[in-house]
Amino acid sequence: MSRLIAVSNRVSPPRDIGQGSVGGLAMALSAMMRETSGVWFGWSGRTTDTFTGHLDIERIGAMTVATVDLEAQDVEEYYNGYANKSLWPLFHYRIDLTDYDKSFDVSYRRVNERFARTLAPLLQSDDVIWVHDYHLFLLGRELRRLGVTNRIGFFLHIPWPSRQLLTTLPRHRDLVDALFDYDLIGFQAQDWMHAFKGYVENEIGGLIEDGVAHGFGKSMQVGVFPIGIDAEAFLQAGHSDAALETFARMRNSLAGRQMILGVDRLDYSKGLEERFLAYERFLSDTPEARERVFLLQIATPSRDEVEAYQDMRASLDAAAGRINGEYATFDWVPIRYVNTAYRRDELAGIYRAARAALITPLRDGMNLVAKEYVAAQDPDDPGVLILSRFAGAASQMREALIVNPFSREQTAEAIAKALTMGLEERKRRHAALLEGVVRDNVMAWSRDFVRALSSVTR
Ligand code: GDG
Repeated sequence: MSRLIAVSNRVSPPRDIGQGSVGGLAMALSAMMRETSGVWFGWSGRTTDTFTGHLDIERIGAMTVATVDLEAQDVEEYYNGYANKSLWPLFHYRIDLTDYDKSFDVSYRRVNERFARTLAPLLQSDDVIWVHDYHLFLLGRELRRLGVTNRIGFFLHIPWPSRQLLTTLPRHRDLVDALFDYDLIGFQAQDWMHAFKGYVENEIGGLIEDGVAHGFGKSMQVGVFPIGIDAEAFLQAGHSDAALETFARMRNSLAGRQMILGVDRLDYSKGLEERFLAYERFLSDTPEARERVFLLQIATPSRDEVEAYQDMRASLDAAAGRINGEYATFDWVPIRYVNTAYRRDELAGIYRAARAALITPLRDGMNLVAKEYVAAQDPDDPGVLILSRFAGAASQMREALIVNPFSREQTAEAIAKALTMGLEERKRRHAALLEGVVRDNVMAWSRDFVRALSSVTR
């Protein structure tokens, strides 16, 4: 069997997982890599004065972790800059927040090229290479330039923007041209693949047909591979001592009230302010629910160096403060807003204690929290998942209450419906959701992608 080489910007060895918030990509890849004897290559998270290309190699179980340090300037311009100030907002349909800067672009190209130069000597002829996410769009092309002829696949964890938005990016054509040097591109959901098709067919006069994209005189396979969670591990975490203790503590603190839960990286794509406002609308429309319900929002800070994140944090603090000021009583606070990260097993206990989960991103490649919430529920008394239609997960999780997060009314109505839903309906919806979460787990996702990539003929 061929060796699998996974490449992502950051590498999070499994021992680091479970301690705090790490983000969806790291969760998924570490689960996947635990099961393979492959190599996981990426940035160490450390900086160096001058790039040396020196590889730090560590064996963890069957897998090998290979990391490289980057220059501080690259971290600023490639990672904070091009990846997180240009591409992330653009690919989440927020061109109002994009920052396009020539120096970001130059550094992005340099880092992709440096990754390729460092990785190439590690490769054996029948290795299958799987590149992850928007930090590394150009890696395939750079590897080809170095003469690498292996199969190389790319998976995009985030949405693909519509053509009208993508064309605001300087040198967008070159970016997409580079993608055509991969053998296979995977998207999280049909919607994102459609958006890609719109670009290929209307912007560059290419064609996507029967799972094959033609453009720039090249061809590659394209497909939809919705990512899942390590459901088994999550179900187990739910029975751990820490989960049971946290669950009991949470239950005690409910004091007979119903808990609505949100868990997110603190990111503007997650729609947190809109969520608070929808919840406020619910409180204002449903006076009888006041003091009988509260919203626990766990939002772990991320990308603190980026101004848009600082701004968002300030406006969220203000919204939570205002709503609490308006509705709180001396022994009830409507929003418990927490910026601490919890351990994974603790999180499982918190999920289980929540009567409803409010997962309302404005745009999200998939959203793993929705799946974790379902996996953590007590099947005999499950909570209700309220899910944004703009999360990739919505196309799979049809038995959730699907809402438009831009509509406060609709979200407020869904909250009311979730909190009054009878046991039979909750169990029916949950059983159907759980079946999908367990079946379409992270291992199935990675197996399907690697199988599709391995069967590409070069
Ligand atoms: C990107 C895409 C796609 C959160 N707080 C804590 C904590 N978390 C964990 C969750 C979950 C992960 O972080 C977040 O994953 P999401 O999928 O919800 O979101 P992104 O980080 O934006 O992930 C997304 C994903 O990639 C995978 O392809 O689904 O659409 O945006 O696992 O549990 N974990 C712990 N403590 C916390 O406080 N331990």
